[in-house]
Amino acid sequence: MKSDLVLVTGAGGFIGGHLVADLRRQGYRFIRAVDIKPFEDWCQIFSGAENLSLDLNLRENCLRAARGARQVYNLAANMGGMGFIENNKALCMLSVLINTHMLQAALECGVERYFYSSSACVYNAEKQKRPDCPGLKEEDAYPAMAEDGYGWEKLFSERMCRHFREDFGLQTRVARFHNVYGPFGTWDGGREKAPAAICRKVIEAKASGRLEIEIWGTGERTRSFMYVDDCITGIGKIMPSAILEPVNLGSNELVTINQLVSIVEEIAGVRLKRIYNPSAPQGVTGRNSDNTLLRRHLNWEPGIPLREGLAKTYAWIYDEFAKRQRLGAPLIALGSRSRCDTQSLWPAAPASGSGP
Ligand code: GKE
Repeated sequence: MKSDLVLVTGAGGFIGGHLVADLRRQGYRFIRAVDIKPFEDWCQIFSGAENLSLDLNLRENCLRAARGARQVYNLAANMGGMGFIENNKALCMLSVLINTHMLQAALECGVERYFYSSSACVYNAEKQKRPDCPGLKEEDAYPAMAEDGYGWEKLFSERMCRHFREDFGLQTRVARFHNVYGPFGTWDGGREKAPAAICRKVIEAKASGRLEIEIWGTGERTRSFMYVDDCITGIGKIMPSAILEPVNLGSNELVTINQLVSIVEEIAGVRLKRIYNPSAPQGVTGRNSDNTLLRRHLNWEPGIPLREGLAKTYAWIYDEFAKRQRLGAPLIALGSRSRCDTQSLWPAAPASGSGP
């Protein structure tokens, strides 16, 4: 058993929930799990952790969260897929309050190691203008021309981590996540990313008998998608590593959005008429992860095939969808809130913590 107190912020979110689960599996006895959301909206919640509902935009709450912690995993941010970040740039930039106050609190509380979850959205737009985008190397973030709003905040906060390390000696580690997907990820409500959105749309088409699907853009943009288990493995390897500069954490299995749709159709056993929406949010033309640095340091890189991860994700969203239908929710437009419905894992009551 490991007796260090570990803080996970954003623990009520998709990746944060998986991270808490993993730390528990590793034998950590003292885990403080913090999120701004009320407990009933957490993607996963574990009765063995100290669960707190706190707004980490506020400095005093960051101090409360960091007190006594030896390690901090800062995953808290206001975020989502293209549909969210393109229309909420100010909200995305306000996450700088969380990252600033958490770094200060970590320093004041004597935290030994601090992980910051950055994003592939920090990369220069000029390097992402082709669908056959060669993988983005870490140096491609400069000269800076990040994704407007969300990406600039991530880039700024990355640099703050660096300077807290250089100037104040706080051991920071930074990973740039590339489009993470998997069970417990947001799949409706406006913040969902392409893998979950396409799974949901295919499920809706099958359930309604209207065998068509709306795809944002032309379907020719490319991305690599990382299954959440690879993300958690990578975080676990990067945190104790000697990788001082931001490092990619992403798959390098590049697909077009059309290919993504085809894989989901195959999993679902259906073919749909494709309707392209050129006025929907689309983001950069092509984005892939170059994992040279990760491989060099860790002799490892994310390797879970997209087909395999999507099959698990599809099955999970299918069950969530079916659950909602049983509860009488409308078939399409399943509600406006962005949250994961995880009643099956919901314990009787949160272990502790006070909500704002
Ligand atoms: N969300 C969504 N929903 N995207 C769709 C859909 C749909 O129904 N149909 C097609 N797409 C297309 C988008 O237009 C975009 O070109 C591509 O799929 C990927 O969209 P995404 O998954 O929402 O997000 P991005 O990869 O463009 O950007 C995300 O990058 C991550 C880092 O790699 C960001 O939104 C962040 O979630 C994250 O930092």
